[in-house]
Amino acid sequence: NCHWDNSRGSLIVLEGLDRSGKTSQSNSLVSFLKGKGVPVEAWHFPDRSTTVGGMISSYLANKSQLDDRTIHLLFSANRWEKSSLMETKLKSGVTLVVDRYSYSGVAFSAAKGLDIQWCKAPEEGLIAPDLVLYLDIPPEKAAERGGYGSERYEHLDFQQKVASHYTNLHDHTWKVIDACQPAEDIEKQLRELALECISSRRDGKPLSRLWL
Ligand code: FDM
Repeated sequence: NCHWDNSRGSLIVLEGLDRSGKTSQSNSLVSFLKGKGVPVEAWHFPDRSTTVGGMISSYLANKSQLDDRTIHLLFSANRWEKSSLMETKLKSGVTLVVDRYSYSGVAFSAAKGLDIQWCKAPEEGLIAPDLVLYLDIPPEKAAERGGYGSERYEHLDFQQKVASHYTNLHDHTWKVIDACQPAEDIEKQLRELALECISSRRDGKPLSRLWL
């Protein structure tokens, strides 16, 4: 596995609505990459383990109330507080598979009616992903899968608004994967895209920043 040496790690983000299969797909992808000898870690935002993450968690559980702009900035701060560690890992060659990132930040807050440019501003300067894997599922289908929990955003009408904001965020790093396919087919596509991304890091491409 020496062919992974000397190149930086890739920042691979999974995005999608609740119940799109994101979390199980990212876990499966990480196990697969580990099996290939790729240095890789599974990350998730919000990272509920920090002080800021605790405030976010309590808000999501409806145990505290915060206005829309305040919670937006906390989600962003939660990425910023992790960004130097993220940079260190990537530069040392570790690939990060991240379940949700700035796109969730913008899509969920914009779905509440906040201005999109205002939502993007605090994300500016965070490390840009090399690859965004968007698990595309119609909100109605996701709702049919059941298992929406009791957290604040887990309602069909809200998820419909989130879905429409996600579509405005697509850029050249996005790959849209049909999340209604059988799980094994999705797995296979994600593996191919991730391996392709990781091996092209040997080109020495430096880290770039959002939203350039
Ligand atoms: N969420 C997640 C946001 O509103 N903004 C963000 O920046 C992030 C990362 O938090 F409903 C929302 C999306 C979801 C909720 O996410 C919790 P998880 O993946 O279920 O922990």
